Amino acid sequence: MEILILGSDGYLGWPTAMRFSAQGHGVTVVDNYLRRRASVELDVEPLFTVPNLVERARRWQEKTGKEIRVVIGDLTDSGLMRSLFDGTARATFPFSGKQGWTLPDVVIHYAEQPSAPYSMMDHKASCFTIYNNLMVTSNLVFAVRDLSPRTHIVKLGTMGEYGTPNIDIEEGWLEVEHKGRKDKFLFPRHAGSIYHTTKVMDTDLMWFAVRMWGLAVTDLMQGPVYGLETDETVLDEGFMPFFNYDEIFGTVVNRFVVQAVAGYPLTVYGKGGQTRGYLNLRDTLACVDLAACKPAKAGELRIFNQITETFTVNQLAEKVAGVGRGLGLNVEVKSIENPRKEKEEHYYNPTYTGLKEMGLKPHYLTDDMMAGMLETVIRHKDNIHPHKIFRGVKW
Ligand code: USQ
Repeated sequence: MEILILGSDGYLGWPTAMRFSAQGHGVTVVDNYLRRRASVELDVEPLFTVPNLVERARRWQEKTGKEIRVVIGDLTDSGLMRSLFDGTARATFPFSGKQGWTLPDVVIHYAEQPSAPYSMMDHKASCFTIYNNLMVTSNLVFAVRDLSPRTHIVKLGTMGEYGTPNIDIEEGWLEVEHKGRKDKFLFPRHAGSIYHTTKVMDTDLMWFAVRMWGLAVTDLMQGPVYGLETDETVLDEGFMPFFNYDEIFGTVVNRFVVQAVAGYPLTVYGKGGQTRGYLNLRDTLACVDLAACKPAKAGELRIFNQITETFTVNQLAEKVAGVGRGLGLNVEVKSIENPRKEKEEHYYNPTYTGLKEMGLKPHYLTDDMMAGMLETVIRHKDNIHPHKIFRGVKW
């Protein structure tokens, strides 16, 4: 297949690009270094030094003989988005000068400001998140409609679109019987941040494009991802993911692992009963791969809940602390005032059978998995800057 990956410099994009390239697919990646620039501006750089995309693509070609094309640019610019579907986009890598390529069979859309705390920092950051995320999605659906309607869109959504309702969460859709009549609707959404709200609006935009224009879309409602390694990241230090452990871009498991190694008390927000669905980085790639290889039909918005198991924050902290102490680390757990407005004790029962039925074989958060993560971070302990861990962004 010919695969276009929008947003490929971040935590998920580059590992996804390597996986598809390793399998022999044609891969083009696009990014404007949004997260990289924001990480520098906010002094929250990742744990590993991450070479830029062109350098990573160059090293990938050296190691594997395979080519990943790199386009650098801002996808809120509809001209750039359209050029990816009419074959006129200019790649920065490879340097051959040969431009133009086959239309994508699949486009994977990660090109968003991905952080809830970032979106709640201040008015400017909220507006930026709304503008960036919605413009990229809007540019994408129009470009596909006009230039390549057979391209399957795989969009990264979030479990946070559903919030924490007091009923079971279905995979995307809910059958409703009302006054003796029945219909199927998108599952009700209760976003808990401006970032999550943009993801709800993304889903609405794509559902509109599916209903009006018959596009084929898969929306993957993903929970917080953890992990440092995939089969490809281990080939070169420069292939490690963009791994943040700070309050803005780091997600909870990754943060706790780094905190344990740094001797920083694990930052449990409030009562710690907040329950979410989690998955390993390797499983994110497997899910995206399954969605790409078994596409949605034209005129279908297919939704999967992309998680493999659920935990409360307290359970995660206990797991990290237990395994960390077993490795000789001095791990403390400390509940701090919750900077977010969220339920700290609640019902949570999401369905997540669709991807397993498609063939997903989950990597669970076992003690061995946790020990492996801790050991990798211990090897990079000198890169941890404890002052980056907590910033106090309040909802
Ligand atoms: N939490 C703590 N301590 C911390 C960090 C987080 O107790 O130091 C808690 C949060 O309050 C929350 C839970 O852990 O209850 C998850 O927080 P998170 O920062 O790992 O995840 P979140 O901000 O919800 O967002 C992340 C990704 C986002 C993705 C989302 C999936 O950044 O891109 O969409 O996970 S979900 O959480 O299911 O909405």
